[in-house]
Amino acid sequence: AQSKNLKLVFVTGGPGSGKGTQCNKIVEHFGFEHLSAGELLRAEQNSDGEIGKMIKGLINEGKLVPSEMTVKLILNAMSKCSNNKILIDGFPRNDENREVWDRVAGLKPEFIIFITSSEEVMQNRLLSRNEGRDDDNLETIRKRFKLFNEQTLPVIKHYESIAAVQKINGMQSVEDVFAEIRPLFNPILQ
Ligand code: UP5
Ligand code: MG
Repeated sequence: AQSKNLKLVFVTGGPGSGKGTQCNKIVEHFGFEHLSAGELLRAEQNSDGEIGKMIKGLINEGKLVPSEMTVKLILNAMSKCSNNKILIDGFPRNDENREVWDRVAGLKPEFIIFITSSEEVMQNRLLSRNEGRDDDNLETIRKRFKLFNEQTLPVIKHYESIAAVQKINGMQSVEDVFAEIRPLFNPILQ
């Protein structure tokens, strides 16, 4: 991606809030490239050696992978894609993620989509997802919720003071959630 005409949008929200699902809709309707930090890390955990093992261990514990590693994976994926419209799903997740992003990448999002939901709804979705994710068990889900509340919510709050954070009610059908997200893209895609 060329940084000159780059349209970067962050998509955030708790585990199971529907980030990936809504990113797929945005890709379909607006031709964005979807980069999920979690998916990039899950691909990396299958690589040989100690790094793969370390990432696997952290994800299974609902902990964050070191910021430098995640930022490197995102930037690497960005450099490989020719699309200048990019969604970054599930990043930054804490203040350190954000600091490293600002220092290493230095790219500001057009806006941030924050999909809200109750833990009860998110937990039910994750437990019935059946995609074989190692972190979709009750014990790890609880740890993921705790990390989101303690570390990710404060970063979202921080962004509210410097960028547009668009809060979307995630407790509706996939179509109804997208109906709220869709108009956000009109102003930046003129
Ligand atoms: N579903 C979705 N929307 C629905 C709706 N409106 N109505 C009914 N059902 C709906 O959706 C989850 C499930 O719900 C699906 O079955 C879907 O069909 C259904 P999905 O769109 O997958 O939700 P999403 O928010 O993407 O959930 P995900 O589990 O991916 O969120 P997490 O934030 O937990 O996972 P992520 O992959 O981002 O991160 C995983 C781990 O990677 C982290 O815990 C961490 O260990 C590590 N990580 C880092 O260390 N650093 C990072 O920067 C990023 C990740
Ligand atoms: Mg996801």
